[in-house]
Amino acid sequence: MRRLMWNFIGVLVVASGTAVFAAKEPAVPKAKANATSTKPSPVTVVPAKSTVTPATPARLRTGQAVIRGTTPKSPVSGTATFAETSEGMKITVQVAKVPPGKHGLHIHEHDSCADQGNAAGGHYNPESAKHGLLPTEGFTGAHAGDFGNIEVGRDGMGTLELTIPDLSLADGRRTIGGRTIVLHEKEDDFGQPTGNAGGRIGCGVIIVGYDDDER
Ligand SMILES: [Cu+2]
Repeated sequence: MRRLMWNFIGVLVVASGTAVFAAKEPAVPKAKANATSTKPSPVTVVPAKSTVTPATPARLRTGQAVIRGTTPKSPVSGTATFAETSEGMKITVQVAKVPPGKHGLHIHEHDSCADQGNAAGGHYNPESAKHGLLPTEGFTGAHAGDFGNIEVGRDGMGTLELTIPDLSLADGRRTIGGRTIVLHEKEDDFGQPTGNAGGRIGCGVIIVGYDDDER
């Protein structure tokens, strides 16, 4: 009889225990449900805010030319970089292993450096202007690629930096992408028709890309 009683109590304890667990379990999902139900309201606000920001920025182009000597044995090398900015086309030219002194530097109209640079054709001159110095004389007094001279030191190195407004790499009235940058043998004296700068000792084709392509 006592055993029966203990067994009965035992059953009650077990039963109440499971009853307690059974009673607790639903409380957990409720708490979760409450937690998730409080989150969605701020979350739904975020997409509403983010729809304000997608102002698609203008894709600014960049260009690059690798300058090489125009004859097989020439040691001349260099780079020219071009970047469309809000202030205009930012141009940076660096050359090496070039005889010291001033050397004419222009954009020529064609897309090839073959035939000792002669395949580059004449100066890029979309407005049939006279030859001059573009940074000071502008498009009415100079060709669109009349960058003047690059000064080379005793170490054979030279750098030229320019910013030219209203010059483009791929659209508009004055596009220099796919054309050539030509380094001349002699100084550009700004005489007509092309500055008496002599032969073409360095040349590179301007390849166009985009700022956002950089990885
Ligand atoms: Cu030239």
